[in-house]
Amino acid sequence: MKYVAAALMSLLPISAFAHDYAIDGLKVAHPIAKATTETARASAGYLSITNTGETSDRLVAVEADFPRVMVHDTVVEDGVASMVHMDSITLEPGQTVVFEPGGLHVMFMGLSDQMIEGQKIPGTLIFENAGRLDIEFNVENLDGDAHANH
Ligand SMILES: [Cu+2]
Repeated sequence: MKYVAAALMSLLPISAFAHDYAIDGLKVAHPIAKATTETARASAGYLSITNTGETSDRLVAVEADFPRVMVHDTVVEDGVASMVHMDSITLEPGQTVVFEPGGLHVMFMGLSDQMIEGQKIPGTLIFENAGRLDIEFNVENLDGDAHANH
């Protein structure tokens, strides 16, 4: 009995806290979505994708249950940040692409409900070669996010 408990205890942290996904050589770490105010109609998602394989791939779409979901990059010109729609994100072998506040992000648009910390937002990453990968974005409070002016 003692051994079983010990084995379970050692397994628990992995299943309970790891928040990573993988498909083929692509590893996706810690997808999160920004908690919103009651009236917000958009939010942003962040994650990182590492290509541990030997061939390049591309993220061609992100799906989630919102009227529109896009990948945006943030471009700063003359001190003014603006959003650019990205058709795809190239993932070269050995490369990690980081989606983070002030840079690349998944844009969730047309929200009808508030995103509250602790919620999980199901989504799907679609890769040109590796195919579809179902993930969950953990909703977190992100203070000082440069995305507020979107
Ligand atoms: Cu955006």
